[in-house]
Amino acid sequence: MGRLVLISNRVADLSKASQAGGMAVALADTLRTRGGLWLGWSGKIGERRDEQRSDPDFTKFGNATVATLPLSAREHEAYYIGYSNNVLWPVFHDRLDIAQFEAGYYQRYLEVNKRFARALHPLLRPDDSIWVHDYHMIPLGMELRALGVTNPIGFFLHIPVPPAQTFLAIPEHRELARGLAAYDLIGLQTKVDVGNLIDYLQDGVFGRILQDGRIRAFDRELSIAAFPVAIDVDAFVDSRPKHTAKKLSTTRILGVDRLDYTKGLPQKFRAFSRFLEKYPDYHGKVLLSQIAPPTRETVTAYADIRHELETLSGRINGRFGELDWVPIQYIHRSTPRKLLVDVYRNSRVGFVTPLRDGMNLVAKEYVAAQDPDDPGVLILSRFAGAAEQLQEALIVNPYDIEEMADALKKALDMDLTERRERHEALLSDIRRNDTYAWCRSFLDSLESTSRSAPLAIPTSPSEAARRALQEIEMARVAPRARHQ
Ligand code: GDG
Repeated sequence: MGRLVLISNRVADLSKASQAGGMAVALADTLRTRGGLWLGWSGKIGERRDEQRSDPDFTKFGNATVATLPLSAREHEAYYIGYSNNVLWPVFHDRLDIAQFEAGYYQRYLEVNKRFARALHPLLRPDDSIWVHDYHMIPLGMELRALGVTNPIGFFLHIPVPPAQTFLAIPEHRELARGLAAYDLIGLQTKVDVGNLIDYLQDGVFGRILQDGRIRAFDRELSIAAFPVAIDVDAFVDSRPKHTAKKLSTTRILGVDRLDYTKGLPQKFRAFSRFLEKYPDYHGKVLLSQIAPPTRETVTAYADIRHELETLSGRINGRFGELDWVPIQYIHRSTPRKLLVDVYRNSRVGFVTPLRDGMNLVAKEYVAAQDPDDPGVLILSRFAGAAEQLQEALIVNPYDIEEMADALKKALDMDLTERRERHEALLSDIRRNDTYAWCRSFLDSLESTSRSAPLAIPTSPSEAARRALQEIEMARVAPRARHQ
């Protein structure tokens, strides 16, 4: 078995990966066992001359090496803030209304991907398996193919795939599709995402489904499948004696979300407000604790959502609060991981309401952290990828404030027998499909896909684009020809 080579926008700190509890644990473990390399941005913003750099800085952790490159200020502005976070993130989360399609973003995004490909190319060995992560790096596989790399290359997208009509609105959708077609395997979070991507490849770039289920697009054949991201369950299980867990005088409903407009936070606050309005018996007895650490603060849409939440929480606390009871605890800071596990366990309800989410690990972490003898209840948006899997949660529509208010009542009133039954079913699923299983199944599929199907001869990007345009032209002409 060859080495594993990972590429993502940011790399994990391999000295601490085991504490993170997410996919970094499994990836770091695999890197250590098989040996390998993880390449990404260092997080530093360097000089203009760094745009020429393709010699990474290396840090060794036993068998594994972390390689990083800085970005220049204008690369950071156009590749990271611009194309990744102001175009791909909103559009893939179905928010075309706030996407900023600025000229020049895509070009710089592509150039950063080319530079990372140039940096990786000389470090590769013939039997390496290459695994590229997330929306910042879609063209990376194509750029590696253009440099002559024939190793198996897989891609995993952590965010959702929008419906075909939304994808088609991205001015550079054809270039992105060509980038996707360079991979042997594309891993997505859910079956819905798989369906959306296949629809788009068929409608947008004349992809064809082959008899063996693979897709043919841009002269290449690729597999697309769902690999739901998971957690390291044991990192969230509280092994301490139960009496040490602090008891609260009020019952806690908990939200933990990066402060992002996709997470449905205003809807969550409004639902809680409606719950208090509808069920006054709960006044003074329940508390919504919302942990919402800041991210991407330089993007305008994030400043807007922050302002909206501050206003909403102030208004709700002003309306319902008493001298000895404040209904919403809104914490705009990151909470240490250890404390987070405690808070998960001490909350009667996990309230997860994204409008769109690739998976949502918080939902899984909340379930894993519960006391199996007296577990809390998970309320989960149907638009989180996790809802495809966690059917025993109370599934809600985050746009339906009334339904969410009633789900809060149902969760708070649920008897112990039903809470235990639901929790047991959820936990056994989360245990069976943990982060190690996720990592193994993706790599097994990548390696078997590329063994069973010899790689198509790489097509140069410009040649593939020329053919796609030709096909599009032919398709435009064809319907008219039929009517003549
Ligand atoms: C993307 C996709 C997909 C949050 N606040 C604190 C904190 N967290 C940790 C949670 C959890 C992680 O951050 C958030 O993960 P999510 O999955 O919920 O959401 P995204 O950050 O949007 O992640 C998502 C994921 O990628 C993986 O593929 O599931 O759909 O959007 O682990 O615990 N951790 C600490 N303090 C906090 O205040 N320590």
